[in-house]
This record gives sequence, C-alpha cells and structure tokens, in this order.
Amino acid sequence: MKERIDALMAEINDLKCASLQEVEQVRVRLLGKKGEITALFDEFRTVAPEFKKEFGKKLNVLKSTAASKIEELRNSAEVSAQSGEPSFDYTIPGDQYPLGSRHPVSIAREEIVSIFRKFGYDVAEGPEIEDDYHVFEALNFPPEHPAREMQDTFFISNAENPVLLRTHTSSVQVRSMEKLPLPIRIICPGRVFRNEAISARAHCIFHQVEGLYIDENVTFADMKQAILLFAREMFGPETKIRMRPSYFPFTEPSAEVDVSCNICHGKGCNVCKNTGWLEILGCGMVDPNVLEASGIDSKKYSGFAFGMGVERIAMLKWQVKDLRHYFENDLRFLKEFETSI
Ligand code: 2U9
Repeated sequence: MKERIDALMAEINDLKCASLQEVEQVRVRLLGKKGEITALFDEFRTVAPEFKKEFGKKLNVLKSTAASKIEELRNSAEVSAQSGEPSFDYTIPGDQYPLGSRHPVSIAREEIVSIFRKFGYDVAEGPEIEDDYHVFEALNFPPEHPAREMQDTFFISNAENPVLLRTHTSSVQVRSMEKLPLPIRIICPGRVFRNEAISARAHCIFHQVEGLYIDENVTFADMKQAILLFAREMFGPETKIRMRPSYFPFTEPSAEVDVSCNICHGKGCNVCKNTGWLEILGCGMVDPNVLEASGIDSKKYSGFAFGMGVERIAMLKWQVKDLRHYFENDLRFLKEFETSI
C-alpha cells in the first residue's frame, strides 16, 4: 500500500491538463466513487491496527494533495478557456511559411553599390520629385532639348518653375556638388521616370546607378580603369571592356561602354546578337559647364561620371529576356532568385 500511495503522490505532482474536460477525467480517476484514492480508503479498513496511524496520515495527505492539484488545474484550464487560447500541443510541427526572396533588381543594385563602396565611393540619395534646374539646366541641357518635352518627361506642374519626376539620378550629383566639399566620390542609386511606352526593353519607371568623381587631375584613363574594375567584379575576372564615342549634354568627351558577352565569351550568340559585346553603361568627363554651374572651378578640378540602368544590368547578368518580368510579380519568375537572398 505504501508503494501505491508514493507512486500516486509522484503522479499527482506531475499532472498536466490541457482542458477542463481532462481535469474532470483526472478527478473521476483519482477521487471519484471508483477512483484510485477512494479505493485506497476502502482498503484502509483492512490495515492492521498498528499501521493505521501511519497509513491514515499518508492517505489524508494524498487525498488533500490530489484535491488541491485538481483545483489548481481546473483554475488554469478555466483561464485558458476564457482567454480563448486553444490548448496547445507543442509536439505538432508548425505551419511552413514560405520565405520571400530579394527582387533581382534589388540584388543587382546592391551588388553594383557594394562594388563601388569597396572602391571608396559614398552613397548619395535625393528626391524623386525634382525641379527643372537640377534635372536639366545645371546639367547643360539646352532649353530646346527634347528630354524637356512632355513626351519624354512626366511633369507634375507646368508652371514657370516646373515640378517633374527626375528622368535620371544626375540631379542627386548636382545637389551633392552644391553642398559637399571637394574631392567628391559618390554613387547614386535610385528610381527614375521617363514618359515612354512600355515594351520588352523599356519601362516608364526604372532604376539607375550613377557615379561621380571630381578631384584635381582626374583623367579619362582613371575613368576607364574604374569601369574596367567594376565590370570585372560584376561580370567575372575575364571580362573585357570597349568604349565607343557617344554624346551626352553633361559630359565631354562621352562614351558608351560594352563588356565582352558573358554567355559566349566573344564568340557570338543570340544574347549579344552575334557581336560578342553587350552595352552596359554610358560615361564621360564632366562638362566644364556642369562643374561651373555648381560653383566648381573647372580650371582646377576635373571629373568623370557614369550611369547605368539596373534592370538592364540584371537582364545581362541573369539573361532575363523581357523587362516586364521585373514589374509583374509572377512568383515563378521571382522564385528563380530565391537562393540569392
Ligand atoms: C553630373 C555630371 C555627369 C551621368 C552619366 C550616363 C553617362 C549614361 C545612361 C545609362 C543608361 C542612363 O539608365 S540609362 O538610360 N547614362 O549614359 N550618365 S554619364 O553623368 C553625369 C551625372 C551627373 C553632375
């Protein structure tokens, strides 16, 4: 009898119940008419008189312990029932929540920015809603330039001082030149807006990363080296670059930069349209007019600038055939970048 009392006592101390129903089942099993403790009390009548005192005491302690434990379990089951908390089985495996992934444009932008940060460039950002001065005038756009027309630029107000959505992040560099001490070495990632028909190769909203370096004695050769190092970091150490003369209002001389095709390695394929080269960015030496407009002495200082479209870089890096994939949020497309978090 002693062993059974001790075993029951240990069991009672460890009792746990998830619901009021379970508490009631425990009460019936222990203290009900046919309960285990009730049965021990029945048996107590047969105990020899010299043991009655010892066992009587033990049984009474067992009964009151069971009663107060059941009371305690009932109280906590009532509290969870009232608070609406379901009884919780910690052994059931949790629901699988699908993890999101980085958008390919974000992955490409972060990679471009981190390469230039390694080269010592600081990140600068500015407003998407701009004025004519910072987007066009300070960048040497002549008054009749087509980019200033409604067909090319989204205007918010067309008053004397028009408010517009920036068509390039160059306005950020202008604002930086106005306020930062020289030398300046910045990288400007951001969203830009152009009033264009949406197609596989163009969108009215896209992302650019532009860079600007101004110091004494900055040369075209410095620019070429910076762009070569960037291209090798972005597209692989074997990457070659070539420059073709170009024209931008804000740089002189200007160039367009191609990298050797990372698919066919120059042999010719349908991605590079059998040329072996892919156009990745534009660049040039900052036009002296642009330096002077922001109060920089163009006799003492020179600089280079470059600009690239992030969607285009991501298309070339991952062979995305249609720009519209980036904006449609089709999970089958986005999931392809899941490992690149
Ligand atoms: C300042 C001075 C010069 C930024 C530059 C380019 C060349 C260029 C295009 C690439 C593809 C825009 O996204 S795209 O369509 N950009 O080719 N951008 S030089 O020149 C600057 C910027 C700011 C003060």
